[in-house]
Formats: sequence, C-alpha cells, structure tokens
Amino acid sequence: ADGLPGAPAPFDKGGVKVALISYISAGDFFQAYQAGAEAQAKALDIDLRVFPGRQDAAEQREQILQAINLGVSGIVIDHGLPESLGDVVQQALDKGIKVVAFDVNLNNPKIPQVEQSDHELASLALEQVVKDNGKDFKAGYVYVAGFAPLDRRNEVWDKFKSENKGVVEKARFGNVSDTTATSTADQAKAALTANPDITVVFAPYDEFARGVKLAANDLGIASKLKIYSADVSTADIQEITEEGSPWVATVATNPAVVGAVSIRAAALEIAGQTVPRQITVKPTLLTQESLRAAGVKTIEDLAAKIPAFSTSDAATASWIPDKLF
Ligand code: SR1
Repeated sequence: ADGLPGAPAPFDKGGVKVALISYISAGDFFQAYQAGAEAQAKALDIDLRVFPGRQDAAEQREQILQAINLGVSGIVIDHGLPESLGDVVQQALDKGIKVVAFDVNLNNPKIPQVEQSDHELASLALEQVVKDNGKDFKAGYVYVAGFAPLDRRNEVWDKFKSENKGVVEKARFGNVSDTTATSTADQAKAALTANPDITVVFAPYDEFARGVKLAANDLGIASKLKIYSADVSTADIQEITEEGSPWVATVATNPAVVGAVSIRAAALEIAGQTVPRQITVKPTLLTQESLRAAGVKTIEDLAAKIPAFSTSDAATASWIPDKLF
C-alpha cells in the first residue's frame, strides 16, 4: 500500500480495509455495481474485501461479523433485509467502523444511504408509459416487496394507479433469486396467458423485464406488448434495441457509478469528512427509439454520450480520484 499523497489520514498511508457486503451478486446490475466499487477502491488504494451475496439473510449477517473481525475501517452494505441486519450493523458502529448503505433502509442517522432516486426513476418510466399508451390500458406489474428500491418504485405505481382509474392492474408477479429472469419468465407466461388483454407491463428491475420479454417471445405476443423497466447494461441495450423487441424503455443510472459513489461515501466517512445522510444518483430515461437513433450499443457508448453515465458529483472531494470509466 502506497497511499494517496495529500489525502487525509488514513488514506495518506494506504491499505485501508473496507468490506463490500452484498445481498445479491447475480445479474448485470450487481456485477457492474461491484466492478465500479472495485475500480473506485483501487483508485483510493483501499484494500476492498468483497463478500458475495447469495440472497441469504443469515449469511449476510455472518459476513458483517467476519468483516468486523477482519478489522475493516468501513463496510458498504449493498441491499439486504433490514430486520436481519440492525443488531450486527450496530455492533460494527459500536466498534467505530463506518457503515454506508446502498438500497437498504437501516434507519440509523449514523449511516449514509445511497439510492438512485427511485421515485423519480419510476415517475419517468410511467410518464413514458402514458406517452406511448395513454391512460386506459390493462397492465401487468412485476414486484417483490421488501427490497427498498422496489418498495419506493411501488409507491409511485400505487399513486399512478389511484390517479389513473383507466389503468387496471390485471396481474402482479415477480421473483428475486439467483434465477430472477427465468423464474419471472415462468410467472409472466402464466399471467399473460390468463390475461390476454394486458398490453403494458411495468417491470422496474432489468431482470424482471428480461423475464417478461422471454415470456412474450415464447408466447408469440411481443408485438402487442410494451415493457417498461429500470436499469441498463450492455446486454439490456441489445435486448431493447433488437428488431421487434417489446422492451421499449428503461430508466437507469450506470450501476458502476453507483458502486463508486458508495465507496467514496465510505472513504469520506472514514476520513471524518462530511457526508450527506441521503446520497442520490439520478437516473436517465432511455427509450428504444432514442437508443436506436443514437446508435447506442453498449454502456460505454452511453457513458460517452450522457455525462451521468461516466461520473457523478455525489460524495466527491478534491483528494478522491473520480475519473474511473
Ligand atoms: C431486488 S432489487 C433490484 C434493484 O436494485 C437496484 O436498485 C437496481 O436498480 C435493481 O432494479
């Protein structure tokens, strides 16, 4: 560890140990988030210990205890179930370890919360839904309760339905696991077969959207369905822009930027510098039409065209290198 010249302690000496403890590791979003966290950690000469998530609350608790025993200075908790984390997170805080939460409500004023402005994300998606479909249609909705970002997006969907009585939710389904897309596809097939009048599906997680698209293609109904999602990856861009795709819009941040922001927030906390309790990375609407028109094929293409996809001004300081992508 060489340290960062001019950085505050302990970053001037380098080798600061930080743990990244995820609840979910599978899927494009979480892999890109981790890659962004690793790139930012490297730039800060942080010794980042990554604990893989397997959607297992007991294992995530255990990993937090392991990180405490490793003597880390900071822990980034990426998703998880708040009810199973409160006491172990408190143990970390009691030992002076700084904690940052991404997309898990730990409801502790000592813990900065990183999020993607989920209310805005869902609102932008639903504005596009109305532009494309009006305010009278039968909808499918993909949702699993208990995940902070999905719960926040759900608040917007509930409000949208109560303000637009012509929008009828005919089916609700969803699954979060290590096979989210394929499990959701099986559920979507059953829901779309039972409700052939559904023309719009709000699927605000890219794995959900991928599942619904699979189902629509298998059922041969892609041309009469429109899917609206959250998140973006290079694989998603390919699926959205391919000929005849029913996946017509998504609202997204660059997850790698969000991962980098989470590590910067932890670094600022460890250095004793001011960090807002709420750190937001704003999402951008990406329609099938705009992606095709701009010839966007990859996340790198997006980063070249949209500044928010290459960097964020959240949780920055002059001593923190932030040009990573
Ligand atoms: C199961 S929660 C999935 C969501 O977490 C992140 O906020 C991503 O945006 C994804 O949609």
